[in-house]
Amino acid sequence: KSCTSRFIGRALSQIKYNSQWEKLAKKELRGKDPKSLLYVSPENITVKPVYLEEDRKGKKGEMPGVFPLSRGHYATMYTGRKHTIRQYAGFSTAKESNEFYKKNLKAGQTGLSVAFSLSTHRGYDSDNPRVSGDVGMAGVAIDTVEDMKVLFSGIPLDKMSVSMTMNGAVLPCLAFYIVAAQEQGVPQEKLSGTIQNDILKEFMVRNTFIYPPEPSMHIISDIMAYLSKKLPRYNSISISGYHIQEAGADKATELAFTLADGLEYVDTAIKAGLTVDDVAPRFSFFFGIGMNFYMEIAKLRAARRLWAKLLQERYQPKKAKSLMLRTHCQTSGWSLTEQDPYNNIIRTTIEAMAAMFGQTQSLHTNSFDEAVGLPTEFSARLARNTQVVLQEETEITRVADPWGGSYMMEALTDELEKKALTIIKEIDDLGGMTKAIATGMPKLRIEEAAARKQARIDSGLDTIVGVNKYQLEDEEPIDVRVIDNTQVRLEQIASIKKVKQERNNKKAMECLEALTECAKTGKGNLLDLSINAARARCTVGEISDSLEKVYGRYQLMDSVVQGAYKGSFINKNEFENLSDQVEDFKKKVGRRPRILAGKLGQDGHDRGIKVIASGFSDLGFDVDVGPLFQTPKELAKDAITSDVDVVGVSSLAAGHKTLLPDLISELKKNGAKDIVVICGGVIPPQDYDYLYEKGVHLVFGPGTKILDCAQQTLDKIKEIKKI
Ligand code: 3CP
Repeated sequence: KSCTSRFIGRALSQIKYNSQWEKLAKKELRGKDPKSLLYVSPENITVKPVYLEEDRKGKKGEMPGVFPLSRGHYATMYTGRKHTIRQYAGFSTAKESNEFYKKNLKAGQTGLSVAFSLSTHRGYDSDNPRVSGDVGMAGVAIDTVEDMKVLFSGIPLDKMSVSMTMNGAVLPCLAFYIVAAQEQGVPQEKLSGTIQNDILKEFMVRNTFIYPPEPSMHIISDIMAYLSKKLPRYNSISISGYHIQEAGADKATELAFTLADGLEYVDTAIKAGLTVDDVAPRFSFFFGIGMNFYMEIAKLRAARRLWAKLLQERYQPKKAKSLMLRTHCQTSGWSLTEQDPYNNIIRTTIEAMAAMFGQTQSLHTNSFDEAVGLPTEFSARLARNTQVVLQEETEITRVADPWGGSYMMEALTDELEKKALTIIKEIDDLGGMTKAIATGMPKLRIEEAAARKQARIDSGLDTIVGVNKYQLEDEEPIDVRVIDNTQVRLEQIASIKKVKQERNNKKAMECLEALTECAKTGKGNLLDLSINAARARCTVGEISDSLEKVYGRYQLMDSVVQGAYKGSFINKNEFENLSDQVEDFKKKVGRRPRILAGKLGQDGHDRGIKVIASGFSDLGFDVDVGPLFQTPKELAKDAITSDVDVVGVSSLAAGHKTLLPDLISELKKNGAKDIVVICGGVIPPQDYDYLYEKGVHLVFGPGTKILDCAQQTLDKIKEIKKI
C-alpha cells in the first residue's frame, strides 16, 4: 500500500481532471478522491481512470499506411493479409523436428521458426565435451549442412518463409540454410525469411554470443552486405526487444533499447559502405507481449511511429519501405507460471490479442507448459490454435488498427513514445548502443528492474494468480516432453563422423583457412566464405573455431545489483526477520553464509540467477555469481576454491538431469560433501525426486518467493553444518 501511495503521490501533481467528471466520480466513490484511482505503470506512466476528448486536443488523427505509420505501415493491414502464425519450435534431432514442422503446417501454422540447440548457438559440435547436457534439449541440434537438409526435407523453401533464431553461430547456420536450399533446387534469391542476427541484445541479455562485440558487429555487416545483394526477399536481422522484456525491462526501456540497437545497425551498415535503403527495408523487429494489455498495444503503435520518425530525421531514406517497422511478437514466457498452469492458456490468449490489436506481422504463442518443460504435442496444438481461433473465428482482423482514435490508446502511445525517446537520447549521449553496452548501463538497468519487479510480486503488490494469490492446495503434475539427450548426442556424433569421412578433407580445410584469413585481414565476405565451407561439409564447430582463432571467445564480466530488491520490498518486518537470522549466522560462524550462484552448460538465460543473487545479497548473504557456460567440473572447482556453503544452479534449458548429478559427483569426488546444492528454474516437478536422489538438497520451481528460498537455504546450511 505504501508503495502504491508513493507512486500516486508522484503522479498526482501531473494530473488534471475534467471538473464535471470529477464531480460525478466523487459522488460515486462516496467522497473518496478520484485521484486514488490513478495507476502508475512500471514505465512510470500515470494511467488515468478516464480519457476524454480534451486529452486529444490539438492532435490530428492518423491514417494507416501514412507517415508516421503508428496505425500500421499498410493501409489495409490484416484486412489485406493476416499475420503469419509462426510457432518457434525445434528439439532433438533434425528428423524429429522436421516431422513436427510438417504436422504443424498441415494444422494451420503458416510460417516456420527454428529453435536451435544451445550447443549449436554457441558454435560447438555435438561431440564437444562442453555441451554434454545441451545437445537437442532446448532446440534442434544442427552440426552440418546434412542436418539442415533433413530439417527441411519435404518443405519447399521457395514457398515457405523460415525464421531462424541464431546469433552467435549465425555464419555457419545461415550458410547451411542457403546451401540446403540450393541442394533442394531453390536458388538463394528465392528464399524468404528472417535471421535473428541481433548480437547487441545478446551482450545485454540473452548471452548466446561467441566473439567479442567488435568482430561480432563486423560479422553482421558482412551478412547485411551479402543478403542485400543476393537474397532480396530475406530479412537480414530481427532486432529483438523480446529478450529485453523477458529479462525484466519495462516496455519503454524495451522499446528504447531495441530501437537504439536498430539505429546502431543502420550506422554499422553505412560505415561498411551500404546505404540506409540497402538495408532498412529488410530490417525486422521482434517484441515481447506481456500482460499489461493496453500498454502492449500502445508499445507496438509507438514503435512504428518512433522508428519511422527516427529514420526520417537521421537518414532521410528514399524508399518508403525503409521506414516500416515490421515485427514479429511472442507472448511472454516469463508470465507463465508453474503453479495452476492451465491459467497460462488464458494469459497467452490475452497477450496474443494484444499483439494482434497492436498489428504484429507474425506471432508465436507460448504453450501453457513452458514454465515446467518443453511443449508437448497437445500443448503446442492449443498454443497454435489460440491464433487460428483469433484469426478465423473472431472478427478482430476485419479492421485496420481498431484502437486508433481511442483517447486512451492514443495518449498511451504518445507517452510511451516520449519515454522511449528520452532513453534513446541517453544512449545517443553515450555514443550509441555498442558504447553504451560497454559501460554496462543497459544490462544494469534491466537487472535493477527485474529485482524491483520480483520484490513487487514477493510483496503481493503485483498479483499473479496461483502464485501469490488464490493458490491451489494441491497441484497435479502435468505431462512434459522428455528428450533422451544421450541418444540424440550419440546420433549427432555418428552423423558428424560420417560427414567427415565422406567429404573431401583437403577442400574442407582450405575453406576453413580462407575464413581465418578473412577474419585476419578483413578482405572478403565472411558469409560468402562460410557458404563455401558449408558446401564442403565443414561443421558448425569447425567454422566457428576458424574465426575464434582470430577473434577469441568473449567472456562476460558480471556484477550483482545491490539494494533494488530490498528497496522495493513492502513488508519490511518479514524482510528484516530473515536478514536478522543471517546476522546471527555471521555472529556464530564468523562469516556470512556464502553462496556461489552458477549457470551450467550453454544456457545463458540469467534473469533468474541475477534476481536470486540480488535478493540474497540484500538479505546479507555473501554472493558470488560464477561465469556463464561452466562445466560441472569448473563450477565444483570454483565452489571449493571459494569455500562456499551453497552452490545455487539455475537451469532454464532442460539440462538439469545431466548437469546437476555431474556437479554433485564432482563435489563429492573432491571431498566437498557438506556444500549445499540448490537449484531452480524450469524443472518439471516429475524430476524433483530424481534430483533429490542424486543429492540435490533443495529444488525451487518458478514463482518461489526469494524470502522462502533464502529461508530454506539458510536452514539447510545450518542442518548440514550442524550450526
Ligand atoms: C503483408 N504484406 C502485405 C500486407 N501485409 N501486402 C499488402 N498489404 C498488406 N496488408 C506483404 C509484405 O509486404 C510481405 O511481402 C509479405 O506480404 C509477407 O508479409 P510480412 O508482413 O512480411 O510477414 P512475414 O513474411 O511473416 O514476415 C514477418 C517479419 C519477419 C517481417 C516480422 O521478420 C518474421 O517473420 N520474423 C519472425 C521472427 C521470429 O520468428 N523470431 C523467433 C524468435 P514482402 O516480403 O515482399 O515485403 S523466437 C525467440 C524465442 C526466445 C529465445 O530466444 O529463446
